[in-house]
Amino acid sequence: MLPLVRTMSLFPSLSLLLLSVVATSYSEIEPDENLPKTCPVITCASPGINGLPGRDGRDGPKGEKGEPGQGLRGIQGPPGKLGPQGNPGLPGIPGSVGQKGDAGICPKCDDGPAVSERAALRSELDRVKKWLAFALGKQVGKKFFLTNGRKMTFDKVKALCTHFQASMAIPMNAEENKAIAYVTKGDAFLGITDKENEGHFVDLTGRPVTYQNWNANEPNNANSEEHCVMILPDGKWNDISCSASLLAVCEFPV
Ligand code: FUC
Ligand code: CA
Repeated sequence: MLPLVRTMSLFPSLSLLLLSVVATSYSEIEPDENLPKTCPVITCASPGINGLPGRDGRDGPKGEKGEPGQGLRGIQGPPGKLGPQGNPGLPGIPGSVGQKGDAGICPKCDDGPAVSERAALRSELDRVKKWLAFALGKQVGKKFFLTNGRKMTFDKVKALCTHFQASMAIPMNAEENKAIAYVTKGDAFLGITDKENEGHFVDLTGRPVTYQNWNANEPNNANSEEHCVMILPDGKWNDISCSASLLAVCEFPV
C-alpha cells in the first residue's frame, strides 16, 4: 500500500478533515464568467456543490447623519444649574429732579424758643457794642476802631491786630480818619507803607491809598528811613520809621 492510503486508513477522521479543507479552499475562489468553461487537462465533470458562506467583511466608513426622527418630542427636562454672576452694567441715566419736599419739623429752629433766644442775644450784643464804643472805641459804618493804649513797632501792631482777627487801621475817608484820631488821641501807626516803592504809599493789601491826609511838608522821608505812616492827634499824617514805637490801633469788622 501507498503511505498516504495507509495513513488515511489509520486516521480516518484526519482524511475527512483534509478533504473538507480542500473543498472549502476551492469554494472561496469565485469562478470567472469570462473564462471559457474548458478543462485544460482532465475531462470536465458535473459541477460541485456550493461552498459555505465566507466570513463577514470589515466595518465600512461611518454614514451621513440621518434625518430627525418622526417620534414624539420628549418632555422638557429640569432647569440647569445657576450660571456665574455677570459683570455690573453701566450706570443708568440720572432721573429727573423730584418735587420739593414738605417743610421739615425742627422744634428748636423755626418757631421754638431758639428764635426768641437769638433775638435776645442780638439785642444783648448790640448793647455791649455800645458800651465798648462809649468807653473805648468808635464805630464807623462796618468798622469798629479800637486801641489797647500800648506803644510798639509797626510789625508788632500788625501781628497784634491779626491775632485779634482784625487789621491795622486804614482810614478810607475823612469820617474814618476822624474816628481813628478820636480813639487814639496820640501818635499811632496806620496800615499804610511805601516799603516797596519809595513815595508810593499802599495799604496792607497792596492797593494804593486813595484817601490821604498828610501834614504840611509830609511825607518827607526824613533820613531816607521813613516808610511807615503815623496819624497825629489832630488826624494829620506823617511818614515815620517803621521801627518807631507808636500806639497800636486796629479796625474790627462789625
Ligand atoms: C519831621 C517829620 C519826621 C519826624 C521829625 C521829628 O521832620 O517829617 O517824620 O517826625 O519831624
Ligand atoms: Ca516825615
